[in-house]
Amino acid sequence: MELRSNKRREYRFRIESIAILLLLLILLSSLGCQSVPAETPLATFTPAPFTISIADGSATNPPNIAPSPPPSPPPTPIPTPEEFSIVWLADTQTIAYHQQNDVFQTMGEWIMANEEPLDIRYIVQTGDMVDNGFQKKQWDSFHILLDQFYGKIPYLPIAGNHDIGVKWENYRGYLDQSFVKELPKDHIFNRGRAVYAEFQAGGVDFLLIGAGWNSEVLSSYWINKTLKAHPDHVAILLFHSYTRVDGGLSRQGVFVHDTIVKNNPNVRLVLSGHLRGNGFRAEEFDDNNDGVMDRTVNAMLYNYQGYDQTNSGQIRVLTFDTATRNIHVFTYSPYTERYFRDEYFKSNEFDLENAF
Ligand SMILES: [Ca+2]
Repeated sequence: MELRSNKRREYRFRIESIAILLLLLILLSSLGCQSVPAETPLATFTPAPFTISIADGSATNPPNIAPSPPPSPPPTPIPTPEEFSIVWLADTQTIAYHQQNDVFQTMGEWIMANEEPLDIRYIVQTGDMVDNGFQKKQWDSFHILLDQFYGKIPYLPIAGNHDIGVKWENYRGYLDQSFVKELPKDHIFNRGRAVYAEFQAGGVDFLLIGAGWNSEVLSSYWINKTLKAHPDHVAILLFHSYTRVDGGLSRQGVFVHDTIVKNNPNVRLVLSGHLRGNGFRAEEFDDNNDGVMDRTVNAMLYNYQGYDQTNSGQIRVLTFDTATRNIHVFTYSPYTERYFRDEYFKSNEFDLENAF
């Protein structure tokens, strides 16, 4: 009996042990199962999906992650309307001939005093700075004017017949001058027989270009090439002779008109001197041959040379209004403190409308 009960006890112990072992196994296995999903969420936290959503702009981003706003487009530059001036010096030859240094002095002082009020961007001169280009004393006199603005306000000159010597017709008298030699080499033709300059004002690009006396034909290919290389610039031409007092064209003017002015739609203004008095012509051109005029070219002659000595020192000012595209013109002598009447417009001042 005792042996049987011992075996029964032993048997129950084994069953209990097996049960405990089974429970332990179940417990361990359940713990082991939990360790697997504990790692899987790591994969869902990779930043890749968010990066892609933001990059492609899709609407699947989590609501708390706003996509970066698209970059603002760069602001379009709006040209600022402004007024600026070009000072136009014509034949100063009689002042240099008489060596009226006080006249040149007051002209230079007036230009510098008005550099800011008139916003003077350029000084141009249409030839005959002196009466004889081989007379050093005349150039010395002219330098009383030139040296006051030279290096401060850009200056673009072309030669007149007197600058190269009426008798000698030799360009050396003009080309040897320091202000010609110092012109930028890539903006000159044949040492300075023709020249050009560019500037921008009020969002408008301008091209100043011209040729000296007896260089119109020689430089015409270069001038046309330069004008065609600047199709969006408003071109202002400088020649010693173009317009006559009666509004017709001089001999040189006919050539310049037919080979340069007519063929370049960017030409809007032609300035000239040489002949005494004032002259004006406005001419319309139909550049694309459709029967509708496309542009007006205004041409002015001004040259008060030969007026008596108490009447000299004239400066013509062209003020460009980039809002209206008008050019306001007046002529003033700071030496005599007088405004000068234009014989075509019959006024001391006038406007060229829609002139550029
Ligand atoms: Ca047309």
